[in-house]
Amino acid sequence: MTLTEPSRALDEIKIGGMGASRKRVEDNRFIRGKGHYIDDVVLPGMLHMEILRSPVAHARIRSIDTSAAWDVPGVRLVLTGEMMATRNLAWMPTLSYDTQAVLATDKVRFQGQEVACVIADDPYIAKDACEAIVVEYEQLPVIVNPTQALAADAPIIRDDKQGQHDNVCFNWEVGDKDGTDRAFAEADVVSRIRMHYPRSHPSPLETCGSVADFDRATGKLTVYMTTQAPHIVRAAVALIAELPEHLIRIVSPDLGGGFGNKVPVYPGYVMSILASILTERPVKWIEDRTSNLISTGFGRDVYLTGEMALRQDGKILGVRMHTDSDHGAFFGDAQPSKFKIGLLHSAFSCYDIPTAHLTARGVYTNKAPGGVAYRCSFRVTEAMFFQERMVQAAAEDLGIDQAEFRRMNFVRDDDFPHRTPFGFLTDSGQYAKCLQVGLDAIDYEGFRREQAEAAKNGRLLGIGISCMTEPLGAGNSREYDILGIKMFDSAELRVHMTGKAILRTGAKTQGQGHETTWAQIVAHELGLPADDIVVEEGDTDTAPFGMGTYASRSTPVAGAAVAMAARKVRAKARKLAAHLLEVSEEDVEWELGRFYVRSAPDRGVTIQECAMAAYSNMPDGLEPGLEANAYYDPPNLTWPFGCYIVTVEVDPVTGVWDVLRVVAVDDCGVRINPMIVEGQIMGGLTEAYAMSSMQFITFDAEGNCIGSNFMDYLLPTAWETPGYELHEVVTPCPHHPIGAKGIGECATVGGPAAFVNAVMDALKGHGVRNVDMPLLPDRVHEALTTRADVSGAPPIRTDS
Ligand code: MCN
Ligand code: CUN
Repeated sequence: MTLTEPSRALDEIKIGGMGASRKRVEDNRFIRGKGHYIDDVVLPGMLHMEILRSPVAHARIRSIDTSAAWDVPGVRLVLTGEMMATRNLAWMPTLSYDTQAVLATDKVRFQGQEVACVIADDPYIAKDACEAIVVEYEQLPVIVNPTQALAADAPIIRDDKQGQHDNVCFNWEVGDKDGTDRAFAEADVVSRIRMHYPRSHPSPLETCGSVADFDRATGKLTVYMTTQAPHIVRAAVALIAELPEHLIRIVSPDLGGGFGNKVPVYPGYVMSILASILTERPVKWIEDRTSNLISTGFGRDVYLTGEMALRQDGKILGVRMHTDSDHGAFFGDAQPSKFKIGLLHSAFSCYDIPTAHLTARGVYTNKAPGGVAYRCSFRVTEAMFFQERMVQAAAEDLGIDQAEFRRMNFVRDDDFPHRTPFGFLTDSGQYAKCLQVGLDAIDYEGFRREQAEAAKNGRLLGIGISCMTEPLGAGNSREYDILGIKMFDSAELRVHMTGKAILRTGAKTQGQGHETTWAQIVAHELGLPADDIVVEEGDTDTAPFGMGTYASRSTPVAGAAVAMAARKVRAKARKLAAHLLEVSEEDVEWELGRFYVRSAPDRGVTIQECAMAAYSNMPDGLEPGLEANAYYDPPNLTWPFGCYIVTVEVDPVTGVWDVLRVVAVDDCGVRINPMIVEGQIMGGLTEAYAMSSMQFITFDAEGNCIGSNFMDYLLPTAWETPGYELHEVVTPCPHHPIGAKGIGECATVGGPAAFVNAVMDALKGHGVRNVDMPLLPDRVHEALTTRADVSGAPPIRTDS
């Protein structure tokens, strides 16, 4: 084609391709109340399961008397740990190579632990029958934090484990200890900080549940369940319960949010499966809100201490970090790495720091297990929070402006690939540019002037910055696996004869919009209108194998597989085009939506015409049909970058703080759907604001969970949520087929430190270095009046 001729390529935005802010197709059913969630699954003859949970946090079980429960009319089955044990199902392995009780046999180890369950004709009968079960508990001393867990006379929580003589569940380290020691010996200034990242909970709108349906006649087990990773569950059921894999079907229907809560395998799933096998009836289990909050996967609960070695001129020489993490009664972290503390050592990846050393110690406590999973990419939230609080403290100690201090220590744009101080390899970024876009947007200098002016009138204004890069997209298969299953993903694209298509992947959307965005990738690669492509996920009988959706890995891994599958289809369509155009394949050119003859651009065929030919007019020797699948094993993680800047005003009398502005600059590489990306960022920022201001789950001295309902566990509503100003920078991912990086968790990971740094900036000069999250007004007020740090997880203080 000569340059003067107009292109006949389709307008990508018009067909809903990449870059189009296409409306979410799934919202058609969600907004109409036509979603199909787990509780919508109703099968003929279905029974209902209720779980009896422990009211106490630590106790030996003397006896369980279920006779009265069996007598309740309508009760079909009562299960106890003892009965599970006869089938070797009283305990199950966790994703972190520990064990977890399905139903308690010897002891209960946290409030809310599963003790027995009842299967009955309806859920109310099952609940009543649970109350008729009599359990005799012999109470034991309770441990609710690492300080108590590590005390010399602490009772051993995991006395079920051979060789376990304390409450330490792991010790782990990474980095260069000697090199870091040397850096500290050479430092002009050493800056220190100590923090608690409180326990929080994903609390998706829909709680967890399952409907298990075992058919004795066919031997087939179908389980509808709230899981973010259906294929992993199928593998777990096949390997652990030793059921034949081809007769297991896991279906994850519409999920009312996941946020990590639906990654772990919960006892309720296991019990509903066993109950269906025993009763030969479908069995439904649905959690209520309190059960969800007190017993399912939480996030964080990490005590972070660290220090930074600094040169007077502002250069960071080295970092030391130590964490004590509280894992609850069972080490159930849902994360796919061999690193005990997830990807915590992704800290400081965006800064050019020669050396660092991290030690991590995990402890058992009498709290719910299943940690890590809350919009976090495996403890990256804690890593970035620590990093950005440390950076702000260091800048202050040196008397250097916090923006300038970051800028001077950033990894430069021309310094990629870059080996981070803990050994990751980052591949791209424009960190200083992102920061500058943010500073300009918020008018940093202007705000500093305003702040100084306000201070004259006793008003406390503050500005906080948080910059972070997040390792997203596990795996590559060399470094990441879940119980030995390597991390990669796949997609399968089938183009029908009329040019309409179905795409399936091994990921599982929970609200992120995959049904919309995957079709956009296909539209980008093939020129089929996105509206002509239906996307399906979550049914292991039809979806190709995949490791599920968490760690914002879907776009980096499954999304890449979608592009690769589409490219295979395009390669085959090219052969069909050559046949239709009666030229050799080498003479065929592609532009969006059509192939044409290089020497005669007017002579072309559309992708739809190729699809029809695949079924009606294929050349001799070419396999009919137009479909392909692709497995994608990413060469590296993707490394999106975010810069979040927040301004606040703190009321010096009450400690109440108001958010004035929030500016977010995100670089997630090429954006498939800008509107969806912005939605992800806004949702992420709201969770960041929640964690910094109001949201935490804590425990009293007896181990009672405080945060078991939405009166105690606070979620921000539209009323509290501040407005957000979003900006973008695009640095394409060098190894991803469409240049995209993950975005789903970035703002939750990077956001909290921006809010906290802003409040701390407002409190500058008041003798306070740190107030632990959440920054409730009374804690801020306490800091202001005592001129001292406020730390730990109230009401049990760990800092004294
Ligand atoms: N996207 C895009 N362009 C990019 C990157 C992403 O258009 N460069 C789009 C994707 O195609 C997808 C969405 O943004 O539609 C999020 O993509 P991605 O970053 O790949 O994250 P995942 O799809 O893997 O989602 C997981 C992530 C995680 S781990 C948590 S936790 C979380 C989050 O998503 N849970 C959520 N966001 C959530 N949003 C909703 N509504 N519900 C949840 O449960
Ligand atoms: Cu860490 S919560 Mo998301 O990875 O499902």
